[in-house]
Amino acid sequence: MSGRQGQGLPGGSLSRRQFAALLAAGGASTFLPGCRSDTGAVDPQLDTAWFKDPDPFIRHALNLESRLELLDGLITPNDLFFVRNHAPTPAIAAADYRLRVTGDGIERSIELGFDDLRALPSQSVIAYLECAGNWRGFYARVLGQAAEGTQWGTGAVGCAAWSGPSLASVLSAAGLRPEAVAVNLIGLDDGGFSRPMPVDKAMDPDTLLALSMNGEPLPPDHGFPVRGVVPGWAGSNSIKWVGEIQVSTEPIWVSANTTSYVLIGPDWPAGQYAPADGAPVTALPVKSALALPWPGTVPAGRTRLRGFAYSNDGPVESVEWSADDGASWAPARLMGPRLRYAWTRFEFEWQAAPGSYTLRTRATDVAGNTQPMEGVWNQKGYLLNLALPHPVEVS
Ligand SMILES: Nc1nc2c(c(=O)[nH]1)N[C@H]1C(S)=C(S)[C@@H](COP(=O)(O)O)O[C@H]1N2
Ligand SMILES: [Mo]
Repeated sequence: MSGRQGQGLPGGSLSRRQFAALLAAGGASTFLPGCRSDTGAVDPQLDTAWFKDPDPFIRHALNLESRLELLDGLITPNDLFFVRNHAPTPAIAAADYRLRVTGDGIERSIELGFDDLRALPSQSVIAYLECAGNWRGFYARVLGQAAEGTQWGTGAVGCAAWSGPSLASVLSAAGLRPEAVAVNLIGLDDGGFSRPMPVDKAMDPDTLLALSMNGEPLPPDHGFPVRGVVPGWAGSNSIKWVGEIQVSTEPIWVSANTTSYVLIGPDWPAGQYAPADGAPVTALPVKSALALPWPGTVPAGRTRLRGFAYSNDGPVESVEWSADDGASWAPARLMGPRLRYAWTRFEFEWQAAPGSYTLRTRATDVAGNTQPMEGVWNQKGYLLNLALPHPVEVS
């Protein structure tokens, strides 16, 4: 693991400011090769993966895409977990941290510090987190019609153990009113990224204000000191660096539920979702992906392939695979444990003769949802979940 993991927090990981100080002192020079983005410039905006060479991530501006072929456990290590940021990672000290709970949906406004949150009963959930735009690059590569936004491959997803007080326990401390309908977590990053959710999802016992990720304090890029974790729902609901929680007796409209994270396209009639431009993205659909680069290469002969399958309506019940673009299917083996909100790992053996192939995997969840064979285009490229035609070269 990276040096970042062993350093301990708070104050142990290298903040942007500390890094700048190191640079000024010349002390970081030995690390510089690992600190460069793919444009060759030092990237001052994320804390992740500075010490790694080769780069474990595919880089998209402020965002880091995981390479599924580097992940093999149920748990995605913190330093291999994808990062999706709308603004640079803020440096927040636990000692200065305040969380305000406000709005007409609660009896009284309250303010809590980090220690107050730590004093509440801690819950844990092993949950996958996926960006609603994961796979967006395949609108262009597979559907032949590009969608706007970061051109993710399969790696804007990971699975972690999250722990902290339930959001419900904090809302209850403020006296949730029966008339409350919307809960909006607001980040402390520039622009205050926020995404409102209905009160029912906020009160779900698995919806957390996480203080730790895989048994460690949240890494800065993943929301230190406190982030929302809204299992099964699009990653944009899981607000990092939460500084305020607004609770309202009216629906709350912000850019992330009116102009972004909404489905816009021929299947979503314009005008029906006002004041939003389209249908809000909430629950994530059933998906599966191979732990292979795109395109993949495998040696001829008997080879073991593996991957990850997940759904909001989890766990996944079965995964099938095809080496002939979906003409014939065989069952893959599921690898335990299978948990409500965790992803399920699968594997299968393939007797591969030299040539070019299109592999597909197709997951079905406990609710009976199965990946379709075709994708439905939408302008902003959310929730693509067809059984992906993965090009694989055998030599
Ligand atoms: N404050 C804040 N929270 C945020 C974001 C952000 O930009 N700012 N990005 C969201 C999006 S779109 C996703 S997919 C997840 C990504 O979480 P990760 O970076 O820990 O993987 O965080 C969400 N929470
Ligand atoms: Mo996202």
